[in-house]
Amino acid sequence: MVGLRGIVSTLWPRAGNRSDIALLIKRGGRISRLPVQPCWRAAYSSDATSARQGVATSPKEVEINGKKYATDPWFNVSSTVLSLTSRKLHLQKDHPVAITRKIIESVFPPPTYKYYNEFDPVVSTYENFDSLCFPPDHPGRARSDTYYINKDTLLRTHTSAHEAELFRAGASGGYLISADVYRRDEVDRSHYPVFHQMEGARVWDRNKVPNGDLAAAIFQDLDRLPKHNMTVEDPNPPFHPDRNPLQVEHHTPEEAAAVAAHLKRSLELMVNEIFSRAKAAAAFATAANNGTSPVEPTEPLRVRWVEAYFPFTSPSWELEVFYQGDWLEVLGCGVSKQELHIIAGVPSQIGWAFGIGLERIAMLLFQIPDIRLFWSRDERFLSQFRGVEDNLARMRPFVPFSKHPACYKDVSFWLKGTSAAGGGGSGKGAVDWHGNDLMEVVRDAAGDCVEDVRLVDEFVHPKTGRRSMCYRINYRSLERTLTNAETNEMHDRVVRGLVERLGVEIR
Ligand code: FA5
Ligand code: MG
Repeated sequence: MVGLRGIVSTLWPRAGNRSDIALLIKRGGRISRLPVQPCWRAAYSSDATSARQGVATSPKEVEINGKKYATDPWFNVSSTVLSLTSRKLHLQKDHPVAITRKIIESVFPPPTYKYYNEFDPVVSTYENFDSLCFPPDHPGRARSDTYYINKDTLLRTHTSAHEAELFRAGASGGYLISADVYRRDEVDRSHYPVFHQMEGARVWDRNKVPNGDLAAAIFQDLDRLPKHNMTVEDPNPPFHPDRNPLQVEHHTPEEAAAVAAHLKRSLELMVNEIFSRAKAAAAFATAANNGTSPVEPTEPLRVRWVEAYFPFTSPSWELEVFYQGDWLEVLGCGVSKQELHIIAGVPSQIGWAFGIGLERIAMLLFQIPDIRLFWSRDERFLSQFRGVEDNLARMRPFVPFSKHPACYKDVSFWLKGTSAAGGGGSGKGAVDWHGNDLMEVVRDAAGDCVEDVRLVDEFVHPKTGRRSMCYRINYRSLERTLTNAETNEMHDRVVRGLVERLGVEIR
């Protein structure tokens, strides 16, 4: 069912998105040396009594971007993640995330679109969830998925957290917000607990269009947008009563169809811009390697619209791009729920909104193979993008440094708990197990030295009912070869963290 798929995988994608990892692997490269630095940072000192959800000892208050916040038992942000709240990669000149932001902004020009790039990452649960019609039991609200400062305050999980505020302000016909967002998530080459999103929205006011004919006004705006020559697959109707409903009490079918058409063309133009630039950069690089002049591939870009679900849009879609042999989800979007405009005090407005992952786009744009690289301060990474923001013609695919060896280590353990489910159940003494808690312990103990973590085995003991799990951790630095001694040391820290913070029993 679309609704359920949407709730669990659209807003909080997990293993289902692993298919795109394969697309992001890049080969070749050169070798050079770096000063040896540990790639982990210590978390708050670990304390078995306060250890819940993989969180080490809570400080009484935390400071984020100069403001102090009181914590409570909901607090679950590691110092590693806290330290990233000041980085703001989307604002760093010539950083690939910032370059990607600029390219997208160029497709949504002022004065229609106003840009907001400095919103603080600390928001209320109201802003992040309630203002967007998230049901009280939505999985995204769980402490296993979201970083809470306290019960009512969190690190935003998406840029949509600012939608209501901007609808209320009504400062322009449209806006773009770029910002860092935070999700407790698995460890692999395409997931990092902090990434960047861009939110976009466009509104029309039914009281301000000629003759009150909203659909006609929107179609006129659509006519003014450029055309493109991409192949677009859009097999579904603009709305469907069960799968992707029209907001019947608020919009006529013509109005919703007009908003959807404007939304889709706008986003197709954006994707076209991005991928045309990616192809041009790749053509330049190939030509430079071969000593020939660049030839742009003639094959048109293929994209497709897929029905989706978000609590705050209806109908909703995701846009997928056919890239290197596979379909890759790049954004979510839809016709904004009218409740948002009503709550924001602008009930006569109607419009669309979208949210896109900037790293995911930057990885494709620059062929960056691992999401950890975005946080690198290594000159071999940063220098490759210098001068590009002011002159996009200088864009070239990223050339990886050498691929350092992987070192796999397994950790097997029994979950804490006495219930029949052996730790996974609800019986007395059982613990709520969530893989994201283990991921957090690994990140705190070994930081960016871990490339990925996978569950390789799981079983329930037939007699005792205890649950056993085995995870395989791949230690591999992007910047240098790890020694056996330091890998062992990191793995020991992981094991200790699992015992002390999650109460597991090592097998
Ligand atoms: C959202 O976050 C919605 N707020 C998007 C939206 C906005 C829908 C406005 C409708 C209207 P989702 O969780 O699917 O949706 O994330 C949106 C995009 O962020 C994804 O398409 C993907 O490009 C990117 N993204 C999501 N999770 C990750 C991740 N863990 N790592 C990198 N990029 C991610
Ligand atoms: Mg999604």
